[in-house]
Amino acid sequence: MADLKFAIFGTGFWSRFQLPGWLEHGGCECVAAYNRTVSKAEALAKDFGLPREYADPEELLKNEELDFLDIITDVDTHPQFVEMAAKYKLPIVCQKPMAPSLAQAERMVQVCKDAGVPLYINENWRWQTPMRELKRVLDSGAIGTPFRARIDMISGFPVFENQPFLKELEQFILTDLGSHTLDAGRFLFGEPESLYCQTQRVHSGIKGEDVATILLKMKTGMPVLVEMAYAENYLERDRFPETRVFVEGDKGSALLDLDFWIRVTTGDGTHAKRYPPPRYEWADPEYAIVHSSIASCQANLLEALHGRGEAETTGEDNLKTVRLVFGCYDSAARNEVVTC
Ligand code: 89Y
Repeated sequence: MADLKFAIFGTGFWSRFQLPGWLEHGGCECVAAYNRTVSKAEALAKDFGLPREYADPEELLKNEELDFLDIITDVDTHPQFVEMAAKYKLPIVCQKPMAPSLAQAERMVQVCKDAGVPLYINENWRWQTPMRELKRVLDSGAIGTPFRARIDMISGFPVFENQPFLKELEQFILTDLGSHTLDAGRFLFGEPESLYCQTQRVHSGIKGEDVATILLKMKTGMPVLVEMAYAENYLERDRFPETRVFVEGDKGSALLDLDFWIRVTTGDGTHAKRYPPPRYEWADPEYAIVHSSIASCQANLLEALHGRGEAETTGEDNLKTVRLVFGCYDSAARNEVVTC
């Protein structure tokens, strides 16, 4: 089968991992890159041997024969670029978070539906190696029926050093990280029925919230506590950006612990095994778990783009995560439980 030709919009921080992530699998070829500051697109093109770069996104879409477009720009520009690509009937992969508001995310999904083009979201947390294994453990019934869980991603890592634009977001941790942890919650435990959220800002000099505490009540009735913090404080065991998950079931318990350990405790005792992510030479070791899961997410999306399988993180599916993210802001603002 011929390689799928694609272009990328946005050549900032994530493009240097998303691009090699695509190329890792074969079966696709990046033929062009657009960036508002074209010198950045030129630098990426030079480093990765891309044939063409553009300062005008529409010119790229007019000139290039593409099989899909990967949008890796700031969230504010996602709606406009998705609508532009839909006009050209191009399958789209869009970076998370999908949109700056729920209404815009809903419109993006609708526009793609109306144009008959697939919209996929690069939502990678659920593709982390130990997260997939935890799901397998839960599905195996080893710990019986889960009745409560806790998901936490709490780190003192100075996130703003590598991603300074995060400082400018009026809505920070829930959009940036909550998109991931809430999606992982849906992946592991299904859909919530209601939620309650509190947010705090610990850093000075940032616009949004850097701490969030969410209590989800799942449709199964089980409570799931989701805790997030980027307070840049000191923690004894800090392994950014690893997520811990603890699940209690009626026949045992399962822990996804730091350093990729899964510990399953039943009447037979505790079975512990490490599930480290695959190592890629292009990945930044400080983000290894995230960068490897980007590649796994892309492998799933490529199968769908080749017409060989179903994608998990479609726009329609991700809309359910986006609803939770904005439901959390709503709950925090009103200090009330919100129905999902
Ligand atoms: O931007 C975020 C992401 O997607 O993964 C971790 C991160 O870099 C900081 O929260």
